[in-house]
Amino acid sequence: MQEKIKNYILEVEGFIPSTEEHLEEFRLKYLSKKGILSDLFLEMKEASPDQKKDLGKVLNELKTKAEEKYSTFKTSLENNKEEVASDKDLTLPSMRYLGSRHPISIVRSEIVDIFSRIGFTVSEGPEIEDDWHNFSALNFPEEHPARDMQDTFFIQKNPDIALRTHTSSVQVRVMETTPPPIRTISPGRVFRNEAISARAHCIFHQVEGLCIDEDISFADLKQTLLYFAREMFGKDTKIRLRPSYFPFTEPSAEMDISCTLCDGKGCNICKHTGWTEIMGCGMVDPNVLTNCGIDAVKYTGFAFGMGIERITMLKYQINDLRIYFENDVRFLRQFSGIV
Ligand code: 2NM
Repeated sequence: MQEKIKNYILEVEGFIPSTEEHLEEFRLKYLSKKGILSDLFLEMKEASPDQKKDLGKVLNELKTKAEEKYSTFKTSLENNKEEVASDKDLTLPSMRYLGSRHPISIVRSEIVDIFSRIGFTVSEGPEIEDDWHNFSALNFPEEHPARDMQDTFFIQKNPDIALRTHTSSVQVRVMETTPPPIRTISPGRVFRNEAISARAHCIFHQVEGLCIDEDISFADLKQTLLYFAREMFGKDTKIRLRPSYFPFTEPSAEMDISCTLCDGKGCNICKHTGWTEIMGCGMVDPNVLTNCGIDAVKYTGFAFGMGIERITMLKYQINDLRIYFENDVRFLRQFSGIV
């Protein structure tokens, strides 16, 4: 009998009811007049006085445990029922956690908006590209280091298929399919096989721009980019162009803006030069136009490319690129309400 009672104790201890009906079954089984406890107390009467003492102890333990179990779950199941039946509308949206747009997406929209005001359309294209659209059409020589395994993510070791390393590949597609005049920008994700640090990431975002027509000159490039800099960073922003080199443009330049943080007086952001680089640009190399089926005698064009992460860093004084990809809500919530 002692053994039997101990097994019941184990059963009671492990019991977890899922519904009120389930709990009622438990009450009938153990605690009702015809239940196990009543039976056991009757049975105990027939035991010898010696046995009675021991049996009484375990039997009382079983009784207390069963009663406690019953009353605990009785209250908790009733409370749950109240909640479900209450007049709270659980389908209403939460007021406490309004989402926010990611800063990269905010700045991308702003760039698109600025260029659309002067007639630029938006072009998109695939993130997985072939060698022609990512490199060859853009005048990259066969042995250019950017084509190296170390700089580009190839797909399944196929040297012809890779993740695009810039969105110029989209513009090759535009030039191949659209007769000039062309005025378009291509925002998008790009991929480079680089070690991740505060200043570099293997995935980042670019906006590249392209303008092709008869008589497009370097003056058009300068005025367009000055307009952009003033719209993006304020009307007093100045620009400076330094000679540079890209395979797809000739001549090529790097564009700096007067430092937005110190107004050109010198600070950490501009490394005390008063200027900070924001993009590369140049006149589209005639080879590129020819590669894409555009008459390079009749047409000229300018192009430019910028990293959205960099523009966003300057706009919001962010000093580490990695924070864009961490999705830490303490960072993201600072942008709530900005569209
Ligand atoms: C840059 C710098 C200079 C560029 C060139 C082209 C294209 F397709 F027309 F050849 N698109 N973008 C370009 C030019 C990009 O990024 C730093």
